[in-house]
Amino acid sequence: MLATLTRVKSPRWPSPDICLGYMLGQQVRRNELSSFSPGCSSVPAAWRRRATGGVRGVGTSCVLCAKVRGNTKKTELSEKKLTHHFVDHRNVKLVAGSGGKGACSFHSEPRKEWGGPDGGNGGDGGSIIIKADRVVKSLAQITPVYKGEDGQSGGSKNCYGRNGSPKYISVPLGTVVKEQGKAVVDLSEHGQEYVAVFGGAGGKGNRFYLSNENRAPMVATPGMQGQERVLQLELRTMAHAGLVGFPNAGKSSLLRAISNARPAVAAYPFTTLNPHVGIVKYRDHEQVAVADIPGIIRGAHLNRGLGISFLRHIERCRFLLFVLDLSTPEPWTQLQHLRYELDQYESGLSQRPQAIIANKMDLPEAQEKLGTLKGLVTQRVIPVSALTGQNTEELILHLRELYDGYLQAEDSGESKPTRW
Ligand SMILES: Nc1nc2c(ncn2[C@@H]2O[C@H](COP(=O)(O)OP(=O)(O)OP(=O)(O)O)[C@@H](O)[C@H]2O)c(=O)[nH]1
Ligand SMILES: [Mg+2]
Repeated sequence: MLATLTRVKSPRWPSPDICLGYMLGQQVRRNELSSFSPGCSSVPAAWRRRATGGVRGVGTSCVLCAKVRGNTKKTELSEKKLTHHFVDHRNVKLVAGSGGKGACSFHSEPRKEWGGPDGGNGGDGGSIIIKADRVVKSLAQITPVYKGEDGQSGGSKNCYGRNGSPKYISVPLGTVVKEQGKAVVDLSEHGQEYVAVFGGAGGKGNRFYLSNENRAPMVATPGMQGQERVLQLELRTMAHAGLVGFPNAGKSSLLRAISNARPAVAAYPFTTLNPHVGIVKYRDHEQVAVADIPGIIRGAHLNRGLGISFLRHIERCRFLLFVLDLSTPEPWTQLQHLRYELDQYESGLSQRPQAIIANKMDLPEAQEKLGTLKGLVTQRVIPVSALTGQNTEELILHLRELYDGYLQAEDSGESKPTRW
């Protein structure tokens, strides 16, 4: 026990042999650096000059090396990192502020010794308000617990306690607030607010209880507890158009080709793990939001693949762009499967205004399949190549037609209003 205490209390100096080793290490490193021969071609002259200048020169070598390698381009975020940034559901516990307690005091001053009760009321606790904000893009910044500000206690001389100020939680447009699985509110308008929990009322000071019957009340009440709730915040990506397709169909490549979004693209399935929204801008400054929804496979409605969580995002798109991979043997079967999955999730979901996009038209076998596909479907088929950018103009123009149709429907009150 004593030995342990001594060990804990003793100052943490490195042992002499560690010190010596460290010093030797420094020495060896210095020697190594100074031993660079001037004729060593793999090390640039500028780097060598700095390095031989001592340890200080080594500190700047990373920057120098990066410059030598010509690695000045900013690397793109990987899907893993993008996943970290995009969060589409969160459970939060909200506890509103409690009310401050009322004061119990009596006024007294020279020549007015029995001045009567003067205890002020406590302030009300702060509420917590969930507010839709178009600047916020994901629920990543939402913390698990929020506590409202408590009201201050009342004081003597009839001083009332200050009310706790309300706390705002900013969420993206299209956030659905749920409690025990049931939707409570859908925050789809910028600035829309929902008072999730109310702060507790402040307690009463003894002045409040002054009456003709009781000239010297000794009662003061404590503040009430703030409301407490556990809520689920769920983000349904709100985009005008949704790119729906099997994994590897080229949805992310297409979104990169037509918008400013930069989702990851790779030749393996399920590259995209979260929806990405890109904005297609038109000359008249109109903007259409297009969402790249992660790949859907057969049985997605039974939670296979990435499951139903992404069918939820499709539900919120006004029109659909079915992306078919024309490098597969029978691309039209993909369309049937996609429609089936959407309808299994919500009946009539596959009947939204739509277009079929035949992707990978740059491949030689695609032309023949395009003819067969056109013969099998009644909807408009737009052949494109996301890789080469071939015919993406037709897609962008058709997107605008779909968007205008949606706006007309919204004006005539046919569809549910949705704003981006
Ligand atoms: N030849 C050719 N290849 C394409 C085209 N579009 C996409 N690809 C390739 O197809 C592969 C998959 O592309 P992605 O854009 O990642 O496909 P995705 O549909 O987003 O895939 P998931 O994210 O897994 O659902 C990549 O290797 C792309 O380079 C195209 O028009 N032509
Ligand atoms: Mg993708």
